Parts: sequence; C-alpha cells; structure tokens
Amino acid sequence: QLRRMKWWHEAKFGMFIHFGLYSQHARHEWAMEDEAIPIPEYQKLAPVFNPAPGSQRQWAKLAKAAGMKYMVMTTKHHEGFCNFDTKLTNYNAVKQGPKRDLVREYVDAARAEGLRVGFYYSLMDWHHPDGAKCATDEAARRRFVDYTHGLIRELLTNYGKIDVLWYDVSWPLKADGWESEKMNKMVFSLQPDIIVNNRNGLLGDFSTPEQHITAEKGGRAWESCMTLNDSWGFQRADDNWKSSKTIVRNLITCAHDGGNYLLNIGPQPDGGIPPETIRVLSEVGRWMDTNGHT
Ligand code: JFZ
Repeated sequence: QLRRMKWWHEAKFGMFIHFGLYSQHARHEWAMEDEAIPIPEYQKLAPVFNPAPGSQRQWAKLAKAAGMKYMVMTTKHHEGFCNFDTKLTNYNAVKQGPKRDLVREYVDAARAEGLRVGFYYSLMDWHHPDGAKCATDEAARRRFVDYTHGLIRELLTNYGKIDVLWYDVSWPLKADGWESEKMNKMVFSLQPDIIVNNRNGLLGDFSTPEQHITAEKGGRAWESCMTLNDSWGFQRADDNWKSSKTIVRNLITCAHDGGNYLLNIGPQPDGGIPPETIRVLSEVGRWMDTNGHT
C-alpha cells in the first residue's frame, strides 16, 4: 500500500458536497442538460446565488460530528461554473454571484475542523464553448485541454495542501485527448502527496463505485460514493432520504470490505443543510461515538 494513502485508508468515511448554481435552481445537478436550459437562461442563476458566509463551517462541523475524516467539494460541476477564483474565466463565484471564493471558504472550514481536503472537478463542461466541440475540432481540443489543465493548476496552487483530487465525467474525450498522463504529472508535481481517482481515463489511486458497494479485486483501493436521497445537488422535491441505519450498515460494509464510504450532501442555495440531512448524519455521529474508532 502506498504511503500517500495511509491516512485515507484509516479515514474510511468522508463527506461529498455537491454545491453550485444547480443548488440555486433546486431541481437536479443535471437540470441544465436534462431540461435543455440554454446558457444565457441558466447563467441568470449566478447573480442570485449568494450562500451565507460561514455555511461551509456548518458542513465541516456536521462532517466532524458524523465521524467523517475528509471532505470532497465540487469546485466545478458539469454546468461549468467555478466556485473558485480563476483568471481563466469570468464564470466564477468571485466575479459573479456571491463575489466570494467558495472554495477558499470550504478549504478553511475543513481545516478548522481537522478534516482532510478534497476537490471534485468535472472535466465535462456544458458552459465552455469548446466543451463539446473539443471532440471533433482539434483547435477546440487544444484550447479546452489548456483551459482544463490551467484550472486544475490554479486549484492545486492557490489553496495550500490538497489531499484528494476527484475527477469526474471525462466525456467527450478519452485519456489521450485530455492528455491525462501529463495532467496527473502536473498534479503530482504541485501536490506530491495528493491522491487522485480514476475518472480522467487513467487508473489513478482508487476506483469509484457509485451508488453501490462493490469491493475491488487484487487489493486495489476503492471508495463507494453515495447520495443521501436520490440527487447529488440540492433538489427541493426529493425527500427519499436513507435512514441512519442504512448509512451505518453501508459504512460497516465498506469498512469490512476494505473500502471507503463517501457520503453526499446537497446544501440548499443559501448554504444551509437540509434538516433531514442534519438529522440522519447526527444519528450516524451518535453511533460512531459509541462504536467508531479514531
Ligand atoms: C457523475 C455526475 O454526473 C453526477 O452529477 C455526480 O456528480 C456523480 C458523483 O458523478 O455521475 C456519474 C459518474 C459515473 C458513473 C455514474 C454516474 N459511473 O461510472 O457509473
């Protein structure tokens, strides 16, 4: 086992956070695509997106109370909106919406609770003009790959030590199109101790079974990610919450089979945590206080 991954294997339990303009929209993080919302229309969510300062502190406190040891927040989901400050696009939370760096606030909050810090990053991008074109147009691919590597470079340069990079959805390119080998080389040169997942088309350090718990063969590291209801982003109409009993059982299954459990929350547009999420995670925390080991 890799020395880099020691803390992660010991951690076992982490909090996934899906937060962005889709939270403001309050339907589904895929709504832009599923409901074919045109970019000019969707962008109108940005000026009204204004989560309360200190929200991330509440997420981090809840994670800590639930017995989680690390967090992974969406820095940019498929919608393309950057929750962080960047020189590469104005479609970001400092220029539009809250006018604050939500990733900075998240990093500070996680560290304040002694939790490890992970960044989710979607390669697929529905907002960037080259995000789809890059598959059929070499000039577009060049621009978009430079943009992608550039954003990742900023994320891994501007926030101190980052513990996990969680790539997602590599459509419409493959590893060679994304220049993923070069991407990971850059990532490790900026953050020698970071752990990366397998969703940029390479094996990475761990696999990511989603919404199910299936151990990897041959001692390969894995982390099962799961929603608490049926959506990753905040969805007003979704009240199909899992019980704390189910969550504890899932955590036990993961731990027993040698994997990690990354459990998602979808904060409300104001940054608040849905009451049912607080209730379930607090119950999990009470079980962990009695039965978990630190
Ligand atoms: C992706 C996203 O589309 C989704 O919004 C969320 O962020 C989730 C964590 O990741 O969805 C996926 C990605 C990969 C698989 C399934 C859904 N997969 O490999 O089965």
